[in-house]
Amino acid sequence: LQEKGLDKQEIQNILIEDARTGLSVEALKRAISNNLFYVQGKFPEIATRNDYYMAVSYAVRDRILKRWVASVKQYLDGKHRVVSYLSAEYLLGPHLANNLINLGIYKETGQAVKELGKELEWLIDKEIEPGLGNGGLGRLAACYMDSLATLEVPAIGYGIRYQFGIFEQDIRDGWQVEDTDNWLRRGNPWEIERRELNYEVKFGGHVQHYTDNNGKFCSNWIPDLVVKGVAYDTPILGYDVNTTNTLRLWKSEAPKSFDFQLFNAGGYNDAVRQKIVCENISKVLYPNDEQEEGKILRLQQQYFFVSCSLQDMLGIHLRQGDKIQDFYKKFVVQLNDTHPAIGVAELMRLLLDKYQLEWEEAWDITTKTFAYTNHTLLPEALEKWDLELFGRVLPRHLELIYEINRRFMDKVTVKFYGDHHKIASLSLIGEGPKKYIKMANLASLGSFAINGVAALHTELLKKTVLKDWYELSPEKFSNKTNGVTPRRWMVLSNPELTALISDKIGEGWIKNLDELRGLEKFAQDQDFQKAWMDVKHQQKVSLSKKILQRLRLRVDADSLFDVHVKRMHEYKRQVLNALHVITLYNRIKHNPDIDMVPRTVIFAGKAAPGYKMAKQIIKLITSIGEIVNNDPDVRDRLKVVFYPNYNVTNAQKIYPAADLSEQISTAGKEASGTGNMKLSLNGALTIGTLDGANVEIRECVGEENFFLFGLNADEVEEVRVNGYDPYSYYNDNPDLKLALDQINDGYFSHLNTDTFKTLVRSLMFDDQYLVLADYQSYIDAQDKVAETFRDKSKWAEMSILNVARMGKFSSDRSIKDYCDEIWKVKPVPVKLKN
Ligand code: B1N
Repeated sequence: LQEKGLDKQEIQNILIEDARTGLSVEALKRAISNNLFYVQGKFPEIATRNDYYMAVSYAVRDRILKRWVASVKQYLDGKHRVVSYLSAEYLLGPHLANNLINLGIYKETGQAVKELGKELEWLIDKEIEPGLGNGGLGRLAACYMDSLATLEVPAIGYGIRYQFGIFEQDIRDGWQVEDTDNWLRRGNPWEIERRELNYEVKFGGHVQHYTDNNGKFCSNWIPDLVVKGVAYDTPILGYDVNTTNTLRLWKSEAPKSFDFQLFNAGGYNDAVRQKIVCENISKVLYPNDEQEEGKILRLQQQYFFVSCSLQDMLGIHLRQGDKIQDFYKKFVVQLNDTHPAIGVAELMRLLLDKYQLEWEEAWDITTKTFAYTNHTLLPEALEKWDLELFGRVLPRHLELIYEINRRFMDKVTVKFYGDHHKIASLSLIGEGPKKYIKMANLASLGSFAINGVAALHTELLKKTVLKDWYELSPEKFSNKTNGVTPRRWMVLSNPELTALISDKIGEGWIKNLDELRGLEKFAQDQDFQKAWMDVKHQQKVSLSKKILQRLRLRVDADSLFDVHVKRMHEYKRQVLNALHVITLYNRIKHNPDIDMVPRTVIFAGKAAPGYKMAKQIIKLITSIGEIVNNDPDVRDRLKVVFYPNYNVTNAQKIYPAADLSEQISTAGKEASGTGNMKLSLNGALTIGTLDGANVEIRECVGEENFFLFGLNADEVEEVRVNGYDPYSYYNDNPDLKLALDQINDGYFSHLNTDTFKTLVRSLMFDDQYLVLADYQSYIDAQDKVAETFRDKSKWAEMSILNVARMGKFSSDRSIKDYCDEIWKVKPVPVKLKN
């Protein structure tokens, strides 16, 4: 450095900077040692695994912070347009390994840790993941945050810092039991608490109306509860770029002033109670996936985080000296389903009551700000709030929604004069024994764009739940097929396949997934096929070890790994898979020497705690497993695994080991699915229906590389219209009849005929999901799977082609489409000084 002509001070600065944020093994090693001492207050002899984890994480965080600060500076300087993603859920998964990959220092850190006498994997394996989401919707938000940063798009994710995320699932006596997810118990090195960044959020009370001195009509909301939201920021670093965006999660607290008032009035108990009420709001994630509960606390959660977020955005906007009227130019706000849809009314309230705008102007800004993504067609998932309850929690918003609706209904009544059905359907307020607020209608009316999450889903949206909205404003509608980040779902979780692919086609595919296409020409190459299947085998051996450890069950890594992992739900039809397992089992029992392709059928997934049927399905799977896995006749030909506590961490271990991906929902029910993409990207072949993104996956990989079965969405509708008769399928199909009789007669439940009574009754008499109708078609497809699997070279070729053609399903592609077609935002590259 002296030779380069730098003076002493300059050299000193560089050395300090390098010690703090250098990326070499030496710099990392020094940083980790320093953190162990100065942050954890430990020395190697007494440091625990968590001390090391913290020391490494803080070293990584320092390096991210440098990029974070540079990003924020850059965004503020240039007045760039920002994407604001509003989501009640973020299923991030473990941070450490992901950040190491995105920073490009996985190897260096591994070496540094090794030189300190420890193993990096030992630290990574034990990280507690933030499970702040239920399933696909929350995980999608996390993938999108990764892609936004990687594409260098200025973005903020807003959500709730739940103290308890999705419950931990344990299996006892074959049943699911839930345990609380205390994910913060060892501290969280990835977040920065920003106490100074806090907002007040009002609840309840009443609204006063008056006319001010200028004759303006004003409203004053007097709440009976005020809650404080405190920001917790997590940096989201892009891959191979400096861009580091912010995930800002709000924690609810009691405002200091508030409990003091009560305390002084002598109401100490009231003050304590208020404090608990306030803290309760961000206490726990609702564990329902696509099943609405209509609970007050849930509405409070939604309003809490949306209000904090909008106040925050308005503050950022105004601090830059810009006009309130230009808010929509600075921020575009994406609603992740209707959970944050109250934002439409809240922005109106802020613009009218706080910033004193006129109605027309406020509505114009609001409807240029929001865009809405719908994630489900299931009627039971559509959010409705009992009007009376809503008015008790948010009296001012109820008034605003009435006024929004009144003005809207005026227009609609003229436009669709006489069509009472259509007018009622478009109303924001539902009539019935009890009035209710329709959140999908509020979101649709308040947004300039509406999208579904797969081509089929968007088409069905336009024909069913949002039909009237489509006819009213077709220009608002578009499709944005979901995607997944190849960084976490390939580079991180499948380093062996990553190395094999990069060895052949370079590393460009990691940021440009279409480049995987380059693998096509090796699909028939014998050596490549062998290397490909060797990697798969290695992953299956690793998963087998985990299964042995966790479940004391030995599975054969040479068998076909048949993987069905997702939330437990009737529409996802885990039961159909279970019927196939029973059918295979019966074939063995009937013909003990039968030559069949050995299978390991792996299930995983959580059931909502109140969803009885889903829990019974778990019990069915574990019960079948108990019989099959312990029957000496079966030998090595069939095993059934229920892998407990499906989450991001476990998904990362399961996907790479899958041969077959089960995507067998009733056509028209799964909006998109994203597990289907991750499994195919990791080389699994899909057995699936024409549902959600399966349709597009099949188009991309080629129909000859996809095991299709079952009714399509139109046929499902047709069967329903003509009257579905499950009994006829049962009666006409001896294999199906036997399987159902066995479940019913207690064959799998120690002769207890009560265990699966409701389940069997549902399948036989009122099954919405047409399980029996698709049974034979599914069995035939499974037989074809097994035949194909016997031909190892053919299977390898199909697997390679699946991966080679998955480029479309990168979340980078999804985000690019959102940016170009909805958000109108451009990348802002971030440069690092010195
Ligand atoms: O969103 C995913 C899709 O890939 C899945 O197909 C879809 O099922 C999932 C209420 C939901 N839709 N709706 C929810 C989650 C929580 C909740 O409280 C609804 N999840 C989906 C991503 O687009």
